[in-house]
This record gives sequence, C-alpha cells and structure tokens, in this order.
Amino acid sequence: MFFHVQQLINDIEQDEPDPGAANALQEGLGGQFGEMRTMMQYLFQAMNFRGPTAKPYRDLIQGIGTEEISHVELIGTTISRLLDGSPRYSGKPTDPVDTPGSGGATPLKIALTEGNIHHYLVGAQGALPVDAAGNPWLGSYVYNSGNLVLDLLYNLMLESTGRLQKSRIYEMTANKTARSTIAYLIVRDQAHENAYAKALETLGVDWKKSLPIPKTNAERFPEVKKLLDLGLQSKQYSFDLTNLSEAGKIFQGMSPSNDGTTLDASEQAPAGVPSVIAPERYEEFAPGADTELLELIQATADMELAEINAFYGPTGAAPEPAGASPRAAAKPKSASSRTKKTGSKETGSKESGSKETGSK
Ligand code: MN3
Repeated sequence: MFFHVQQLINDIEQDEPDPGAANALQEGLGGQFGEMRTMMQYLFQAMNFRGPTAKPYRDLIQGIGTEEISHVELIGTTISRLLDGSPRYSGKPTDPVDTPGSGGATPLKIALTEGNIHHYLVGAQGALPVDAAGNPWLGSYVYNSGNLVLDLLYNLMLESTGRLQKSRIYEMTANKTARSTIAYLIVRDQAHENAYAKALETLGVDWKKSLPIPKTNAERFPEVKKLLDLGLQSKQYSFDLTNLSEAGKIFQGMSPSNDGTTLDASEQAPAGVPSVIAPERYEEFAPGADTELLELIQATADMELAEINAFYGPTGAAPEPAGASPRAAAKPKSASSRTKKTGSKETGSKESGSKETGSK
C-alpha cells in the first residue's frame, strides 16, 4: 500500500507564467515516454512480477515506480504553476505572453493564441493527462512482457528516451519554473538508467561505453550541474516504510554511467519541500464558490479535527508478510516531526493571499 507525504519531491522555482513551456512539459507528463508511463509501467511490472528468488529486481522496479508517482505530482504541479495567472499576467511588457485580456470582457483570450487551449477551456489553468500535441495518455504505452530481461531493457529505453526529450525541452525554455523541474527529472532519469543498466549488468550485460543515454551527464545545464554535484544521478531511494526492500543488492558498486561515482541505495526518500495549494481563479470559476458556498467552506475549515497520531508507517500491528525475512520488523525511520509542519490550512491561505495580490 502507498502513503502520501504532503511534500513535493523537489523544489519548483518561482518565475513568470509561461503557457508555451507548460505545454512542452505535457510531453514529460502524459507523452509516450513521460512520467505517467514510467509510473504505470513499473507499477504493473511490480504487481505482475514472478519468481520469488528475483525479489531484488522486483523491489528495484517497485521503488522506482513509487518515485515516479512523485514525478507525476512534481511535473503536473509545475505545469499548473506555469499556467496559473497567465491570462491576467502583467509582467515584463516585452514578454510574449503579456497579451492577456486582463480587465476586459475576455479574460481568457490568451487561450486562443498561447499553448494548449484545453489548459483554459477544459481545465482551469492546470495540467492534463495528455502529451504536448494534446493526445490523451494511453495505457497501451505500458510495456510488461513478464520476461525480466526484456522488461529491464524496455525500462532502460524508456528512461533514456525520457531523458533525451527532457534535455530537448530544457533547450526550449529558460523559464526557471520549467527548468528547475526538467533539470531534476533529467538527473533522476539518469539514476534510473543506472538502476536498470546495473540490473542488466548483474544478468550478464557489459555496457562498456554506451551509457548514459544521451551520452552526457548534462553538466553544461547549470541547474543539472548543481544536482550532479549532490550525486543525485547515483542515488536510488527505497520509498519503503517496512525496511523490506532488497533493491540495494542491485543498486551498488560503480555507476554504469562511467562517471566515477558509486551507486548508493542507503536512503529511504529525499527530504522533499512543502507543497502549497494554488489560489482561486475567478475567470475559470475555480473553485467557483460564491459568498454562500464560501461560508460553508469556511465553516468546514474551522471545524475541530480529531488528532491523528502522525508518523511514517502502519499504525496497527501489521500481519507478518508471507516469506518475510527477520528484517521485517516494521521500523518507521522518520518520526512525527516532519509530517506536522505543513498544515494545509496554513500553506493554503498563505499562498492564495500572496498570489492574488500580485507580487509580480
Ligand atoms: Mn521519472
């Protein structure tokens, strides 16, 4: 089962709205080689996995699949941020998106000329499960043959293509909001390339000099360089609260990327950053609350909440999983200190306040 932490896996930098960049990022979310596919492909491969002795490979795929859920969340949130407020954007007069109908009778006029009209017409300045050409995400993208070597080969191809496309998107936009997320995903794609390449190495493949794909650590992208200096291309997290993952048996030793680094699977999860709720957008009727509804919403927000004992891990005495090793003793690694900090009330109201008054 899955838990959710009210944090984003990486920080999204603040910058101007940019509907064109938002649409380019849709390929990284709902495209054939996007985050929705990596998430679904690895989760299906993990669910359908066969061969109990191959558990380390299942755990590796499962752990990466779990990370991909957070990548979907990160890139989707980034697209929303790039779109949010773009119709009434009034920043630099030279900016090409500075042609809103703000204050006039057509506040959503921007939808006719910038990016994807569905971002304004179907959604309310938010991400959609489609690619950059508007094609809906397809379940048939998911590859799961049940043959371990074939599945690992496809996964390596998927990460490499994702990384190639993100490197191209990086070169399409200088927007800091877009680039902060693209850079992070380029580096994490490389970590996952390393993971699948290493898994194939254990099965007899010798990569020699083919990796990474594309054949660069992308250090010439400054945002990527920063993350490489932190070694993020050589880490894989377990995302495992039960301490049962054996993925570290595979993700260790020298990196197949030939960058002189050692693979490290010792961390449960990255620290993450607080997530905030986007402000209301009146021109989209979102969330569309009038005075009466707002009073009811406020009344709910003001209600007393039962105290939940918040910590990372299952609450009750969990049944021992079949075939579990003695390591199975569930031991949540992080305690309550982290979960309580980001109250939704607090961050929600702060965000809508600051955005609406237009600090731009
Ligand atoms: Mn990913």
